[in-house]
Amino acid sequence: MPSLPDKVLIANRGEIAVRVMRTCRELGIRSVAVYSDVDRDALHVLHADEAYAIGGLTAAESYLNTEAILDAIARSGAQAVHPGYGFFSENAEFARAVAGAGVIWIGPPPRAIELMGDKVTSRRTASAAGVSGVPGTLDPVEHPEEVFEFAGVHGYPVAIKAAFGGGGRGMKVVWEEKAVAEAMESARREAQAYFGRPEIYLERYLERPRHIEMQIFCDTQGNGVFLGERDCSVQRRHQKLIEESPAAGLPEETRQSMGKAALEVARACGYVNAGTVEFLYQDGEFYFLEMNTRLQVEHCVTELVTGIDLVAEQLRVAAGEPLSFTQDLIERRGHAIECRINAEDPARNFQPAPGLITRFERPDGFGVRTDAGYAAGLAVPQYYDNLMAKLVTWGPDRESARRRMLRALSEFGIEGVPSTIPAHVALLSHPDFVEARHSTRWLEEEVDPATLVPPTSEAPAGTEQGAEALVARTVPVEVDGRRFDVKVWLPEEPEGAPPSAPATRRGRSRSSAGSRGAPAGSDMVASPMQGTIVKTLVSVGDRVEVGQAVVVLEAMKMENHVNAERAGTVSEVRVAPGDTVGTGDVLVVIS
Ligand code: MV4
Repeated sequence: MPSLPDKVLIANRGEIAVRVMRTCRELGIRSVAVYSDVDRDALHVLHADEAYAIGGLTAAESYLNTEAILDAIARSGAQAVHPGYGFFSENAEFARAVAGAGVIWIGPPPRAIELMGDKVTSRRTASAAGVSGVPGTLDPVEHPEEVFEFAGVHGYPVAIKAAFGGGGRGMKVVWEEKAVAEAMESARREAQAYFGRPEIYLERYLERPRHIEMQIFCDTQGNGVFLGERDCSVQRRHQKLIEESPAAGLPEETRQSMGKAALEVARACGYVNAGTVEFLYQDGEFYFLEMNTRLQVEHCVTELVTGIDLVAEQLRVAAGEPLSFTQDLIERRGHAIECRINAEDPARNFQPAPGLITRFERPDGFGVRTDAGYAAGLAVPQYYDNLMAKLVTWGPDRESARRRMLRALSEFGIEGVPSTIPAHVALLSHPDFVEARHSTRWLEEEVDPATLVPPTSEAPAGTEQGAEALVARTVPVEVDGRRFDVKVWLPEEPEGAPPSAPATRRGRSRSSAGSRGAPAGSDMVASPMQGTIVKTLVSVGDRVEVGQAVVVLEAMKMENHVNAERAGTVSEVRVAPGDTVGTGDVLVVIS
């Protein structure tokens, strides 16, 4: 029997690195962390048995620096590498480099990563295995006539997708013949810009699909099992927000055929280890979408309903052991829901909001699991994703898991950065979610964004014109021997937080006053968040209008436009492309 490695390097950060390290410790395996310059005190470093600096700030300089990570593997003597998700997890070249160094890659064979890495070869592979995607073309299309012909057979609407894409970028939907030519051009341009290849292909457009994905696991001996599905339909701009298992209302018969179909796809690409096959599900039918060749963020809901530690199984299978269970030993019990707790502001269009976490109180109790990558006193850096924690609840049925989630969300206390918690409370309380009437378009098209905003984030009307910004604080008072929590609005004072530079504090007051819509509009355009300047859009002497974008700022992989709050003439531009700015820093002055 092959033996488990006794030292594993985790080429990742945040909650997933911590999660992998926990299982390593349970199995008596030493864990090795790598960390960037901003992650010296990060939680994953504290959880590891050893940690190696890889330098750098951005992902490219650090967790995507092949040489630095290979060097840490060599120095630590780790016998295996777990990539987590993101970063190198679906990089066949890195997987080959690891194997080439005589180290175990805890993931699928590089060839399987490649086959499932683009739409063209993955759809072909699935189709050859008898698993169909949404009816469409297997070859790229070039001329509008090909779309007309396709629509003649399948009807409108037609989806035009990037052949080498994935993750939802660059899809165009056409509803009529006269929109075809322009949509094709636009899809081609976006495909080129996002994926470096302009090829596009066609599918019938499904109007109300649910995103349902199947967890599979294969070992090196040819055994394969499916562990049940996850419904990930609650998404925003292709970012999942809530996941659950089982998918509400999915007939058992469909689950079984979906599981078998997923295993056919896995077999066809020579898959080994944990993987996920994504489907669109509509009107009782499911269609292959893509395969994720990694452990996913939402794997925990599957762990809670099956009782199986997927990371432990990954380690065993990577060491060459057979799967520790067979299909008929997998029992799914009850229901699990996961909410992604991101450092984002639901009140500002879910804008990323990195910064210092001043309070981080985790929920607890029966059926509650918190996988966090942060704690109080740690900062969410601007350079990586904004997932602070995953909150997962289990219950004997969907309604119990949902109510338990609302209870756990009410216990979660995060201060210093805004979070998605208030949005989750609203979504889980929404009648459409309660009744499981949601689809992939529900959150963006049917939920009123105003309901997702924290109820206490605004200072009372009329107070924002003062010199100082006010913040809400809850103070306990006793009236006649009964305890009440009273909310009061007090001048902002960084309580318990390390003193920040006066310039930053001034700036922050301005920017928060601005975000609340100071009537006259500020003459200072301040940065709403930490980030890097991509572009300045105005120069000294330019005339600007209210709401005009003056600077493009990148934070956590997203570009944001920073707008002028008043009209006037630009008198100063204080930043240049490449500059790093903090929340509240003045970018442009208008007079
Ligand atoms: C579709 C579709 C409807 N019909 N394809 C978006 C992400 C990408 N991986 C596939 N996507 C979709 N493809 C056809 N033929 C609707 C979506 C879609 C979607 C899919 C899964 C999860 C969320 C989504 C949100 C919007 C659109």
